[in-house]
Amino acid sequence: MPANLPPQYIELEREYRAEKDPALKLELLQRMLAEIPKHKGTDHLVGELKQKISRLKKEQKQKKSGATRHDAPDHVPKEGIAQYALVGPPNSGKSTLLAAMTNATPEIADFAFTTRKPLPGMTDYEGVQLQMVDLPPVCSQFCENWVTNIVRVADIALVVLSLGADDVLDSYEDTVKRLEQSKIILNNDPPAMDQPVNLMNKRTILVANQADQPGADDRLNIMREVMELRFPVAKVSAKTGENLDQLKKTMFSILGKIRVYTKTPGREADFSDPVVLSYGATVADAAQVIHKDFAFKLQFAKIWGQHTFDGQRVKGDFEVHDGDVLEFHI
Ligand SMILES: Nc1nc2c(ncn2[C@@H]2O[C@H](COP(=O)(O)OP(=O)(O)O)[C@@H](O)[C@H]2O)c(=O)[nH]1
Ligand SMILES: [Mg+2]
Repeated sequence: MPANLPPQYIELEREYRAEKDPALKLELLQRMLAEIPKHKGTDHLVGELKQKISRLKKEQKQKKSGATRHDAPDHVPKEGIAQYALVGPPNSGKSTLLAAMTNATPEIADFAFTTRKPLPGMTDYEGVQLQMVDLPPVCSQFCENWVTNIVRVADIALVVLSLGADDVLDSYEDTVKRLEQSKIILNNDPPAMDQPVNLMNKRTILVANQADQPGADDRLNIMREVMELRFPVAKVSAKTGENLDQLKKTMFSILGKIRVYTKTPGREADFSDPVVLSYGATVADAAQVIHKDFAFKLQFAKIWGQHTFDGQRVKGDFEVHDGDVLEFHI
């Protein structure tokens, strides 16, 4: 077994082992493949994963052509670098948030169950694409299993609550309870050693929405006191747009990823198209993303960033940091 598998991979593998549904298993395998650092030590594992993926795909196809086809909307293909499920009680502003942050056009209304199927939308964070998925409410009153299935495979839960609602604490408890029924625990820590394998920790950001409502600050203070807030909290208003940029920043930083930019000699860096890498990645990892052969042929790179002097020459094993600019020489 090769060393240096990132924690995201280990967590996905755990979910994969616990998962029964073949469609979700396939989704998890694809995400595992995306998280594996590609080098000689992982060649074998990559091959194994690809085999499992193609086998499952074949099985899925056969099943679909059979007679018992049914169309539960329990799968949203992942786009961008991560998928964020909008989770929460009715009327907290999930659909409004999706409309404010992405190009999607969800139905928004003042009654509880306007959203009936998953609706994805893409948001841009400084050139990085993040996928948000709007969902019907997660509450004990009525919540089908396909909804929690989507939360299960999403990378991050964005738990949206309304700072305009007097029952914000109760509705949060209710959402947590419903998720627990589906074996999902909102927890940003890795699973405990003795945690049952089917009980899954979902990384979470708390979106304290409707900050423009009267009494919002008081309610947020109460939430901070009463709830054990183990998550990053973003106080926003989907209606006025307040703090939505900060929320995007939090959405990116919770992933533990970094962005580096590339330039060709004699030209300016291209800041519109970052290369996204896992924390701890090297110059060679960055080269590999751009082209498979690049990492092999690489002689050296010049680097600009906070941890080096401008244009410093570095080798492939040099660790890169968020915001670095690289110029490859092959
Ligand atoms: N004042 C205010 N109202 C909001 C905000 N976000 C959503 N709403 C309103 O809350 C109601 C429910 O919004 P919706 O997005 O459909 O909630 P969902 O059920 O969570 O999808 C609508 O009337 C929205 O206009 C906000 O940030 N501030
Ligand atoms: Mg909605």
